[in-house]
Amino acid sequence: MDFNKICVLGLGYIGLPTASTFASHGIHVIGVDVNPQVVSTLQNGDLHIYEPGLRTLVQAALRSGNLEIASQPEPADAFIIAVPTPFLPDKRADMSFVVSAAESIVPHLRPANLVILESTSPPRTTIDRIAPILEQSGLTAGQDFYLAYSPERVLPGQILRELIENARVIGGIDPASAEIGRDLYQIFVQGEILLTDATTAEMIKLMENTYRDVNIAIANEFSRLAVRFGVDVWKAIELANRHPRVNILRPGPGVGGHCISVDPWFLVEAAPDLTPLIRTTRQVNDSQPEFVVASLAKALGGLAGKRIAVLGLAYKPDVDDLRESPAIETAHLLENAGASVVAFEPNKPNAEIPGLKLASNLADAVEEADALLLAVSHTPLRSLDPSVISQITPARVVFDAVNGWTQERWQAAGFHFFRLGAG
Ligand code: SAJ
Repeated sequence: MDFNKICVLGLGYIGLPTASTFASHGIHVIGVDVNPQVVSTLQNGDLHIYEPGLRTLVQAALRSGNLEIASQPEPADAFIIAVPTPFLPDKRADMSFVVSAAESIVPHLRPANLVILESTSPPRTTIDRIAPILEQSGLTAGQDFYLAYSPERVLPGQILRELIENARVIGGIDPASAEIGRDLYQIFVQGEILLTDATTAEMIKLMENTYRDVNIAIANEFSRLAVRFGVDVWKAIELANRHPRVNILRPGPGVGGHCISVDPWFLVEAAPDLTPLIRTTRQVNDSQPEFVVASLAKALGGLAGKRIAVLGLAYKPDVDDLRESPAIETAHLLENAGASVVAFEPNKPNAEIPGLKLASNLADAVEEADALLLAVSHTPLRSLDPSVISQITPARVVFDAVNGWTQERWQAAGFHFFRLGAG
């Protein structure tokens, strides 16, 4: 099937790269977002999110005229839903964005259209929730229009490359829908395109992120055990990973972001009786900021009245995304324990976070600190020169929660050095 015009609903970390990549391959793309600020920012050629390479790609797509930004969908050959699925306070999936995106397509749906859901969703969402909404158009899914689920699997920080190079799973509500989905994605996907059914594709996405969550949880639990037994977890992991079938991931302040800290809950919600391991995994990773804070309290001989510069607030290195960030949770817990925190996020120096004092540059963050906490291994933070930092801060204690700094260098510059999980 040929696609001349497609409509991408949701212009966030997935929708915007997807829309601009299609546009850069000559397709006429209507990029839709319900947030008027996002629409006007993009219409002015500016970007509301940071992802390496994205600004150049979006601006070129806009200039070419192939990418148009709108607040409403319009008739098209294909519709891609790429809106967020956050979780509610009780950890159930909040499907309201997906539902309203599907509803907004209904008036524009025509026979032989293709609709793809990319948003991470609980198993059976495409069949049980999306198909009935789209059928309010009077058309029947699988008979009059094609419908598929195709999970995005790109790594923030590497989105533009992974969008093209990763294998792509396409799960149709019937085989024809999966095949038409392949026609669409093969416009730019160079990785393998793997066809399956919609519910399997939904499950695959949740399994991938849950698998990673479990593996990070075991690394975090090892960091706690290492402290108990006077072992350096980083050295132990390095040696354990020399085993041909062992690959332990990195401990840290916890698991954040909009994917891995959220998606496993969709499986717990869908089958609470079958998911004790997944639930415990979430609890282990969610409680890791408490372990960071307890470790820092031990290093400093208590936290009350201590002035702590928290360096890095994003959910992981070299991104600007602050969602579900364990670094932010750690900073809040430090404040709750009586410390006085000044935080700095180099990728979002002007961010505002309720309840936290933020500095817009490194010097301001450290100028009155007793201790520095490396909470995210951002490249510019990792490469700080301790002898330069020692000139701009009265702090003489550093705590590295991410194994980003070299102990000997900080010690040589006069700092007491502590590392998470290091005995
Ligand atoms: N983390 C650790 N230790 C590690 C690896 C990661 O503590 O060894 C932490 C990170 O600091 C971060 C969190 O885990 O807080 C998640 O980071 P990540 O890099 O593992 O993953 P995400 O959330 O950025 O992207 C994931 C990816 N999924 C998998 O690798 C299975 C990506 O491919 C998905 O597309 C993305 O979720 C998504 O959108 O679902």
